[in-house]
Amino acid sequence: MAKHSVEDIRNLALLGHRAAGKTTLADAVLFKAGAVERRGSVDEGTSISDFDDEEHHRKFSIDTSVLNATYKGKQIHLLDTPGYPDFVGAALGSLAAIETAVIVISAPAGIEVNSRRMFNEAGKRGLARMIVINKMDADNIHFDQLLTNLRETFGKGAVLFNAPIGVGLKFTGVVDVINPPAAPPQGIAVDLAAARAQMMDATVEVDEKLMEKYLMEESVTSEELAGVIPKALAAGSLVPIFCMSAKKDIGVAEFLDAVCNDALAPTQASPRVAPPAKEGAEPTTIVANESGDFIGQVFKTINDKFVGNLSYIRVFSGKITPDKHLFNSRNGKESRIAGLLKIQGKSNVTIPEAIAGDIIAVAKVEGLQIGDTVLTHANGIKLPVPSFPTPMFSLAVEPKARGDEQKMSGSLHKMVDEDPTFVVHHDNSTHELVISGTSQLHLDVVQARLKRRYELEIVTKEPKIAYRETISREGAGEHRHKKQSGGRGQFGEVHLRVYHLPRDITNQQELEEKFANKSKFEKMRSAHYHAKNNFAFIDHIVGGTIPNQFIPACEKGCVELVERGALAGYPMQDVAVEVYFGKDHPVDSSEAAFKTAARYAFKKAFQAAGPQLLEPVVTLEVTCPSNYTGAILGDLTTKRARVENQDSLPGNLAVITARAPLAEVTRYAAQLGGITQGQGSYTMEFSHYDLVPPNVQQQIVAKSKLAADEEED
Ligand SMILES: Nc1nc2c(ncn2[C@@H]2O[C@H](COP(=O)(O)OP(=O)(O)O)[C@@H](O)[C@H]2O)c(=O)[nH]1
Ligand SMILES: [Mg+2]
Repeated sequence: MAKHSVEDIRNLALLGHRAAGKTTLADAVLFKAGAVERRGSVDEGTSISDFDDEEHHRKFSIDTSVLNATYKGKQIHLLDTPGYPDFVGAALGSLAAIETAVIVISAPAGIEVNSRRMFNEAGKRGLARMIVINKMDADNIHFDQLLTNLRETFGKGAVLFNAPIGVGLKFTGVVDVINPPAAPPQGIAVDLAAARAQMMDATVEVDEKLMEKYLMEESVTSEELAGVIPKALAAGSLVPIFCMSAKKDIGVAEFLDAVCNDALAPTQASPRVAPPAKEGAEPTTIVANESGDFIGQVFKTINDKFVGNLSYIRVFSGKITPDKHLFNSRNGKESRIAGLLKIQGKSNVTIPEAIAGDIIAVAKVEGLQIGDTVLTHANGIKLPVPSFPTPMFSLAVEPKARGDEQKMSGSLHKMVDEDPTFVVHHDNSTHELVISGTSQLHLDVVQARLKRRYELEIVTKEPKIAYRETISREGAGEHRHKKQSGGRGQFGEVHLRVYHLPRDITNQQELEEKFANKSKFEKMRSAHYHAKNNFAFIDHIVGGTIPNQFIPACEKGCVELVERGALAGYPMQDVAVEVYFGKDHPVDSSEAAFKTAARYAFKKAFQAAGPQLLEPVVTLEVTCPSNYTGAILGDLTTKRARVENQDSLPGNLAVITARAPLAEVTRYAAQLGGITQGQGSYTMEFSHYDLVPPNVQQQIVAKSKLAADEEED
């Protein structure tokens, strides 16, 4: 990397709705900065940023691509993110690596769902935000209205930094609002003085002295303004707006200048903070300078037969050279680095060092995951791991060709490592392999990639809903397992009780504080917490009625049933088992016998304790033109949904927030499309598990395999 200092670095992500022109802007920036010889184009399939086969084929971004350019002495790292909500994982992941979020909006389309979402996500993370109004050259632009909407949606801090000369076909350039030309050209689409006043209001607010000066109507110099802009950006009170046509290369140079002058250097942004390593210790504020210990965080990984195994790292502190070892803070593993890479889309070059602020990649370092903190000195620092929405769209999968099971599972797990919104799990109740993603489109892309990358074809089936089982009251059960089949027999007898375990318990310590203690279970000997199912096993055996060596087997038997379920074949949750009595036989007792006895005793107790099914409930946020509100609400009522909020947005849009059982909305994408003629969009996130109404429960139980009683084994 050409030698640059931390102050010279600018890290940006381009975010927003699909087709706003993010990738076109990225290609324009690379070309303008001389980072590439030929300008890439999404329409011609030559984009430097959208380089993946799948992206060429579909003509939109699927992954975040990492790009870089030097411009006027500044080292710019640019992340181009996908705009489809289906690939939100990649966009959210990029936020962990940057200082400045650039929300790109299409002038004719206006503010769309994903622009609002990304603006808010960037705000939550304390990032600086800028807005680009792109496609200023297109037809059907109502610029005044758009600006009003922007300020209503994103606040009064959203102010023009440059103003368009002409709109649509007549859009020929932009003028600077901070330093307006002495003789402004004809055709400026806004009142320049008013725009400047708005810009001043939003900027001087963070500096008392300057504010006073401004209020006293003394003149504020552009140097003084430039001095406070980074502060106002970092505080989130200023959101500069830039107008451009990325495609026609109008306004791109002015935007780049502003990036160099105003976007935050790593040293100017609110620093990242690592939580305390031990209880009682202090959190660590990470200082962006070259001299500290090296601290980096993985924000993206890829394992592709063409690109190889790459982990993308944002350096937050210190400096790294290729001779160093990387220490993974999550698992303590240390690995050699084969080389440090600077990334340009699909190509890369090796570099001799990287410093705080840089965005780089390392090749072939096994086992790095998104969110991992990497160090060169094991100093215990762990940066917070970004969180991602739980994927809610599931399909059961099988390989098309018999015998490909192993290959399929291996390939799927590689995809899981790369994509935080893609999950693979084996459903113990159905013995199916289930993949989950954000949507049908997301899983279509996964399927296409499996085929291209690994020559693997899979078949998919209807999504299964992950119901859970629980109980509504206490219950008791006992079982004697006795078999005599010549030679040594089997004998074990277990008596137990079951309880509802409060959902707010999340670990062993809370279990002991709130539930499993001697005030409730007088002679309790031990209690074990199983976080996965919020399940507890309590050993309350008195006088050795079950010998100590068989207690673990009893626990195993219970845990088996927790996974298997006892009502309709779904895993249990929020249940505690108290084993309090039993019998053994000096010769015939065995671990296997007690395991079976415990499992059956548990099953009987569970069935006597008012078993109930729980279903996943999701939060839906539907955005649509207001005139469809009635139709959407009407449809939601047929889906057992509870509408929680209804709001209107500028631009005659409505937002409806509702909670609905997942089982009712697995096909919502297509249904909403039908109701709104493709103009509605929605996000769906897991909310919680809730009781299934009795009539629905009856149907599910009747259909389940467990209805036929299993044989005792
Ligand atoms: N008229 C016009 N079209 C543009 C402009 N920028 C991008 N486009 C087109 O909009 C479409 C989507 O662009 P793309 O860069 O892929 O958008 P992204 O999804 O935000 O990355 C492409 O057909 C581009 O050629 C612009 O400034 N003006
Ligand atoms: Mg794109």
